[in-house]
Amino acid sequence: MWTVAEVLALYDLPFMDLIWRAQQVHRQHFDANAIQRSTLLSVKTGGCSEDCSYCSQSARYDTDVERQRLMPLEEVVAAAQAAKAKGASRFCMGAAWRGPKEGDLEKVLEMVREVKALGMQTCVTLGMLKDGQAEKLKAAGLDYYNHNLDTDAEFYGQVIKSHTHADRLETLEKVRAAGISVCSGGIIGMGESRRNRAAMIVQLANLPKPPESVPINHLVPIPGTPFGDLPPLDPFEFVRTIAAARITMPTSYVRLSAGRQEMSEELQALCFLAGANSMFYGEQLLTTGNPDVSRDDALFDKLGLRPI
Ligand code: SAM
Ligand code: DTB
Ligand code: SF4
Repeated sequence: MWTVAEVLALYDLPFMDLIWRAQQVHRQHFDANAIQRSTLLSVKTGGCSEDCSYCSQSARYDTDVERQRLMPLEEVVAAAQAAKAKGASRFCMGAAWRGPKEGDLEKVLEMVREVKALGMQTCVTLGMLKDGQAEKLKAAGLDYYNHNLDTDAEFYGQVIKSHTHADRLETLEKVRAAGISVCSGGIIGMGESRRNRAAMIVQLANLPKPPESVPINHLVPIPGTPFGDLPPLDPFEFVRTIAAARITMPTSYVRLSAGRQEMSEELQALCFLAGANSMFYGEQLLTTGNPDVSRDDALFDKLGLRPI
């Protein structure tokens, strides 16, 4: 069990010492030159009832996002096929819901079955689950469920009021109990303190079993949302957060997630050095951009990285 004081002590290390520790832990459990790649697809976009202050898809804020109903199955399968051809090992389907209604879930189950049949790992992120829904997803062949803690329990109320941190934990428990691998992480750069960042890492690491996959997102400021013009975070603080996640969750995949498009190649390399070994691959995240596949491939070549 990690304490906030212990994780704060990691953050307080001289940068070089922190990176060295993260590399040592990383190399005990992983090939340091191999990166897992997931491709995202927003299968239902915008019009969400929730009030997450960072999100382009909340119905409560006036953003540029166009609402789209649940995508037809064939379009989803075609996107998954294209992602596989480009070299992604996992396909993640996201829906802007508080949680899935039964009829919608049935359609998502169909998507999971078909994507799984392509030989890809499957992941969905659909919001909060009700009893029985996780079991249905498991039976359809779902490998991972993404549901982020997003931030420290204490800071949560300053970001989201329409549901609670405890609600998020409850869904994570349901996913675990159904035997689905957990993907859970958070967002950095929402005005939280270093202590909040350390506490979020502790809340993830101290789960009964740590998430298999830990996405660390850098806030992408979205005009029209309450967090649309927050000042940028010191990039080293983001790298320190990656290192803290690596050291506290040694066997988890730590994903360098949203915000990569705004990062230099050098900063991305520092994130990999700090123990990130997963990323989103493909020109689009959910509603915002991600680096071009050709640029990512070139970066892999330059750094001698291999996809997993
Ligand atoms: N509605 C579902 C939910 O909230 O779990 C699934 C989709 S939601 C968009 C998935 C995750 O994307 C959020 O938990 C958040 O961590 C991340 N995210 C959304 N907007 C973001 C932004 N502007 N910058 C960084 N991360 C963001
Ligand atoms: C996660 O942690 N990050 C992804 C995925 N899980 C679903 C989403 C990032 C979204 C970034 C903002 C957007 O594109 O709308
Ligand atoms: Fe809805 Fe998820 Fe966006 Fe929150 S993060 S507003 S729940 S889509």
